[in-house]
Amino acid sequence: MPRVENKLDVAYLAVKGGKGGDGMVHFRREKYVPRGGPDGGDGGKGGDVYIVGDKSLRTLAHLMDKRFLKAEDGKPGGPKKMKGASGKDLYIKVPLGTVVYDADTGEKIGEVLKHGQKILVARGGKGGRGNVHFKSPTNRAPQIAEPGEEGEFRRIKLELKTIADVGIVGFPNVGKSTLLNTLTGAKSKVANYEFTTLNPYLGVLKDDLGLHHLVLVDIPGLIEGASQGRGLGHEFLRHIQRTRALVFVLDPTRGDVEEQYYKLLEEMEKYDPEILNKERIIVINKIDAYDGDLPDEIDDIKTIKISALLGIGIERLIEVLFDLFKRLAGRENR
Ligand SMILES: Nc1nc2c(ncn2[C@@H]2O[C@H](COP(=O)(O)OP(=O)(O)OP(=O)(O)O)[C@@H](O)[C@H]2O)c(=O)[nH]1
Ligand SMILES: [Mg+2]
Repeated sequence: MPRVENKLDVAYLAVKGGKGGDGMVHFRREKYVPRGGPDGGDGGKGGDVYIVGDKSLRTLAHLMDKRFLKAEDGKPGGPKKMKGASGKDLYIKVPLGTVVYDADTGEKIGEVLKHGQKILVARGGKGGRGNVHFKSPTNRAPQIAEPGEEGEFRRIKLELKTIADVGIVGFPNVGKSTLLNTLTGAKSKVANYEFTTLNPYLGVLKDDLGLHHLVLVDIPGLIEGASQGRGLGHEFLRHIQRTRALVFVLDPTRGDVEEQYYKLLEEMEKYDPEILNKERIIVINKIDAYDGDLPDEIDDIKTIKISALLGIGIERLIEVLFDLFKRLAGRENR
C-alpha cells in the first residue's frame, strides 16, 4: 500500500542560512595622516537554520502555510576593523518524533526525539574579509574586500512518524484487544475485566495477496475524564494522536452505543481537537451477545456490526479498512 500521508504529518520547506556580511573597504582617517592604511572590518556570519524538538507540539500543522524560511543575514564589517554582527539563527519547532529528510536526495538528516534537540539543516554563510587583510608590500591601499558567502539552501521534508495506521479505540472491556487479535493474529491479552490492556499493542493486517498491509494498534480503554488525565488518559490519548485513522469499538451490552461514541469523541476533542480530523470507522461489537436493535448509522457513518470473538463481520471490516486507506492514498497522490 502506498504510504498514506496525512496532511498534518508531512511538511515540505525550503530553508536558507543567512548570507554572510560583506567585508568593508575602508582606510584609517586620522588628523594629519592623509593616507591611512586599510582598516575595513570583516562581515558577520549569517545565521544557521535548525530544526528543534518541542514537546508541546503534536503536528506539523503550523508549518503547512510556510514555504521558505531563512535565517538572518550577517551585518557588514565596519571601519576600524570592526566585525559585523552575526545574523540570528533560526529555530523551526517540530513535535517529537519528527524525521527530517533532504527533500531532493531523500537522505535522512536526522530524527528529533527530545525536547530542545537541535538539528542543523542549513548553515549560514561566512562573513567576507575586510580590506585590512589584503594589505601587502606591493599594495598598501587595497580597494578590495570579500563579499559575504551565501547561506546554504536546502529543501527539506519533515515527517511525523506515526506508530500505526489505525488506532482501535473504545471504553474498557468492549473487545478492542479481541478485535486486534482476530484481524491480525496478534496476541494482545484478552480478559473479562477493565484495563486488561495497559500498553499499546501492535498488529499487522495484510490483504489477501499480502501486497498491502496496515499497522493497527490496540489502545488501552478510555474512560470519561480521560482528557483530564483520568485512568492514564493522557498517555493513551497521545497514542491516538500518532495514528492516521480510528476504529471506534462500541459495546451494546454496556449501554447505548451512540452515547458511547459521542462520549469518546468528547474526550478526544477536549484533549486535542485535531484528533477529530482523523478518518473514523465505527464498529459495533459483541452482536452475538446482544438481541436489541442497533443503529445502521451513527454521525453519518455506516456502522459495521461484528463479533470479534466469533469472527462475524470481520471480512466486511477488513474491506472497509483497505478501501479507506486506498482512498486516502489516492487523495494524497493527486
Ligand atoms: N460475546 C462476546 N464477547 C466478546 C467479544 N469480543 C470480546 N469479548 C469479550 O469481552 C471481554 C473483553 O475483551 P478484551 O478484548 O480484553 O477487551 P478490551 O476492550 O481490550 O479491554 P481493555 O483492554 O480492558 O480495555 C473478554 O471477555 C472477551 O472475550 C464478542 O464479539 N462477543
Ligand atoms: Mg484490551
